[in-house]
Amino acid sequence: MLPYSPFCIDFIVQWHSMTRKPLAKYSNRKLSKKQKANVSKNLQKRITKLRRQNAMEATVISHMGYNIVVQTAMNTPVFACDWRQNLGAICAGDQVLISRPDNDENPVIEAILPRQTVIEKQNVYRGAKPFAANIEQILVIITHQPMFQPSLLDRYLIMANMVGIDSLIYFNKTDILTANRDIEKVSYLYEIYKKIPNVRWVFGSIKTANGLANLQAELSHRKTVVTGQSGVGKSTLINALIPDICVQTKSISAVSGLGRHSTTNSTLYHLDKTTMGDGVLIDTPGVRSFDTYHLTAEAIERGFAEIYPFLGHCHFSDCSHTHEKNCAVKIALKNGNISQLRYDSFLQILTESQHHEQ
Ligand SMILES: Nc1nc2c(ncn2[C@@H]2O[C@H](COP(=O)(O)OP(=O)(O)O)[C@@H](O)[C@H]2O)c(=O)[nH]1
Ligand SMILES: [Mg+2]
Ligand SMILES: [Zn+2]
Repeated sequence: MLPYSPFCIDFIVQWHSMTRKPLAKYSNRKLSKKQKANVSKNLQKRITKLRRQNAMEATVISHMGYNIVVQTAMNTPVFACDWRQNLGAICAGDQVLISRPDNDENPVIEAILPRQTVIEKQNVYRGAKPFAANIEQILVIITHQPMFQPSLLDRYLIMANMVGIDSLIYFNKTDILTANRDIEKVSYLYEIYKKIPNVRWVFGSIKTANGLANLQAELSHRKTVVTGQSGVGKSTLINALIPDICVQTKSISAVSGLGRHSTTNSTLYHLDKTTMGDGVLIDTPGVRSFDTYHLTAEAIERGFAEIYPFLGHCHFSDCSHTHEKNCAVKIALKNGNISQLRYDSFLQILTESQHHEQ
């Protein structure tokens, strides 16, 4: 059953998860523990020195070509900065320290403050590239037109788990969810996904504004990164949540020197203050899906939050959960504690990453 009746769309209920436990962070960079300690010690020293020199703290709004657009506080003008070349990639949501040169050149980003969380996009040639930092949750927009693909959703959930953030799924276009076939399919998938820990759902329609208040409540005072397949209603949603989006976009373009706002860079926007306080949204136009082939088996296993507790309880310690006797995962599948859909997806994603390793 869907948590609302398609024939009475004002009645929209949300499903809430248990609060999540913090997870260990994974890193793609292969530094030894000692190296990591040195990096952060050196960074700490640098930060202390910069603060002593009255470096200003700012939030990165967008990294656009030869400029990084930043803002020092909400409701203050955005401005462009240069940056030191040795800092590594800088992305929307980063907190940085900037210095003001004596001449009239751009201010300079001198340091990136340690990130609470970071989402990276894997690139076959260039390795991992960050595109959103210090976010607290991921908003995945899905709908039935185009019908969402569970395997894509599973990859988002793995990523969220790895980064250590909550997942918020917004099912859009309930106003046109009327065909029985669609209702059955969505109900079937919802029944499976609502049982997964740390995943919250909101159903609604941006067109009719049903469910919008529920969504606003979930986004209020939080830092959210938004994503979803093309055609699900991202642009429509962002316009509804951020009434002054044009003003924000124009001022970013004006200072970036690019003239026109680039559509592929992730950008941080302030949500409507009256309904969502100091909540921010990072839009990620260049990122539509997440690859998982490069991840460790451990990261994938943790990403299947309802399967993970059964792992380690199989008869064989190297159980592949396919044909072995006394496999805890297969028993859970048989008892209905794990769904066939998620079980298949689990094995599929694990196999892909194993093939990649070889
Ligand atoms: N019926 C209906 N259509 C919607 C809704 N939200 C968005 N759309 C339509 O879906 C299409 C894709 O929307 P858009 O915002 O461009 O999607 P994006 O590709 O994710 O940015 C457009 O034709 C929108 O008018 C909704 O709640 N109900
Ligand atoms: Mg769009
Ligand atoms: Zn097993």
